Amino acid sequence: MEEMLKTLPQHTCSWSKGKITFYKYQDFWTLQELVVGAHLAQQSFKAEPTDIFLCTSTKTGTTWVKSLAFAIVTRQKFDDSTTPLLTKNAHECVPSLEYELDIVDDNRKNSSLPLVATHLPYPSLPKSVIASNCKIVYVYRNTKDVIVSHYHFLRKVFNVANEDAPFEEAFEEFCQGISGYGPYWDHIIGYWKASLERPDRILLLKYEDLKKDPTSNAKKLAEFMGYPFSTEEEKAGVIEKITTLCSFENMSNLEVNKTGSIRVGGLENKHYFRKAEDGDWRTYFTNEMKEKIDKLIDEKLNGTGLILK
Ligand code: PAP
Repeated sequence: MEEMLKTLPQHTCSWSKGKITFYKYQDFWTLQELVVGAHLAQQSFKAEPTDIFLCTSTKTGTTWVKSLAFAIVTRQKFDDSTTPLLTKNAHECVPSLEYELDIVDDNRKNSSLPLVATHLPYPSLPKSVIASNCKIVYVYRNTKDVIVSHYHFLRKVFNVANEDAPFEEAFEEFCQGISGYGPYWDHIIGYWKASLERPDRILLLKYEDLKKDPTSNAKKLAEFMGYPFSTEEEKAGVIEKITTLCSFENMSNLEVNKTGSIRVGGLENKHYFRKAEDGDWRTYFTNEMKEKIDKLIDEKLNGTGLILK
């Protein structure tokens, strides 16, 4: 691995005071330990047809979709007063392929939970994920809010003070494609194209749609995963109970998410909850930045048929 890492292009983020270095592995940028995790997963992970993959780039709704999918899939076992989501962060409930391969494998053996999460781009998924025809849920979000969320998350995790980390520089790097699992547009385009080829196996959900209408999107998610809500459940308000349980307001106020940390790297759970606002970018972007990113996204998505807000 060490030899392989040495051959990869590297980029130390100027705005991070030298604390964050991304490596370019295959066609995406990520942190060193995640290159190792991706490589191991690609070499050894054997997907099963019953696996359901929750795929996201970073800061696009991973924590949220993990919570929703977990609550939906386990609702016969737990209700909204007994669910592990009350005492464990969603990242503990649904393991991530490239961080926690051992836990993904243990889950397979010891529990019937079919959920596996990953940030890997579609072309970099372990071959068996495609070969096994697993279902894939992909959540994406408007680029501008992702840029802001990504900046604050990395800043907090790597302990870079706000005043020491010029947002403009982070913005420019993001536009160059250098971000966690970036280029962000390539990540979306990969899953978008795959969803056109295999619409029965790949469901795309937008973060903003989930925010606007959590109930119908949770219903769509449940149906797609093969765990549809019955008419009785709908009448009894089970969908709303799940969306309320998984809402930002509820999740971010749970003790575990205010004070706990996840098993991987001891990252504090609170970093996964910031504002969850649609349009927070307006606080950070100048007109020039807005125009630049809009133009860039138009160029990158041109001809794909995909429209990003
Ligand atoms: P990850 O990729 O590192 O796991 P991810 O969960 O995708 O992070 O993104 C975190 C964003 O989702 C944060 O957005 P913000 O920075 O704009 O605030 C976080 O606040 C938001 N988020 C976390 N949980 C929820 C939730 N339950 N509902 C809506 N948004 C959420």
